[in-house]
Amino acid sequence: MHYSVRPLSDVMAVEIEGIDLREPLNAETISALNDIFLEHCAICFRNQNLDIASFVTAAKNFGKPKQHLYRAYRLDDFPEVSIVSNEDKDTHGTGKTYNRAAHFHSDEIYKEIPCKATMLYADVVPRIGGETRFINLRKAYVALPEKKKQEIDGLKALFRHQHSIFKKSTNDPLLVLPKLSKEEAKEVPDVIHPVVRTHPENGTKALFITNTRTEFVINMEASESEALLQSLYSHIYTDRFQYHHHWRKGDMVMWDNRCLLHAATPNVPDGEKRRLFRTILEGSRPV
Ligand SMILES: O=C(O)CCC(=O)C(=O)O
Ligand SMILES: [Fe+2]
Repeated sequence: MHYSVRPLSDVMAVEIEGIDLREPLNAETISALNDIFLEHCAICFRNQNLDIASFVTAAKNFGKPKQHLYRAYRLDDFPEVSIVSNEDKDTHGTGKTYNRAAHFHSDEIYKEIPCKATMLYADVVPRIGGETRFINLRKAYVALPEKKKQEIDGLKALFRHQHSIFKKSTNDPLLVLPKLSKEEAKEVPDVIHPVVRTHPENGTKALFITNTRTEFVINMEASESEALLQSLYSHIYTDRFQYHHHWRKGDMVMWDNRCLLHAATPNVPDGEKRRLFRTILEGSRPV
């Protein structure tokens, strides 16, 4: 199969043209695409034309789709798919449209076995705005001073879905967390993960923390843990490790949550629509 692969930035992500994800992919192509995915952490398949059923079929080339924690997001006919839309309403709170996922995160990092990848398909894109921002945590780890790497290798941290930052920052419209049902809450008890994660498929190391889910470092004085996390955040949350994806209609982007953070950009002008199909792929326990 002939397709072109071009980098989208210096820090991560490639775009691929010449693949129609409505068609079955052979094992050799899937394996080549997986190698590209592992190296660049994100792939954008341009010019796709998918409905929900073909979106699910496309996703299955790369793993096993799983369902969103929030039951309300699941589509009735395809429960492993949800719709990301700038018209989402905060049904638990104000009832107004709200900015979902506007803070940097790694999907399901608060779960014992987080998903490995997320796939978004751009069904409707706004004329401007609505970029998805990404941070390469593998590059961020590599760029740390050796002393810092030694200090943090082997540390573990506690991850919490209902992180204290959401309670502390109640005036911040970007920090909205839908309330969980009892059933949903049972699915997300606090979990412990390594602060530096080793990629299960290629052995590379990446920082594995976010300021909205990492509550504290285990076996460390609270103030020391907070100081360490804040110093790592100021290293991570800078432009140097970032790529911003400007969506075109028909883009199917798949990214690796084991080495990237991502965030929606809540800048879609009034009157414009943004609508993406979403699924996540089963992953493994972080080590
Ligand atoms: O809307 C976006 O750009 C990102 C949404 C997101 O965080 C997700 O689908 O996991
Ligand atoms: Fe996300």
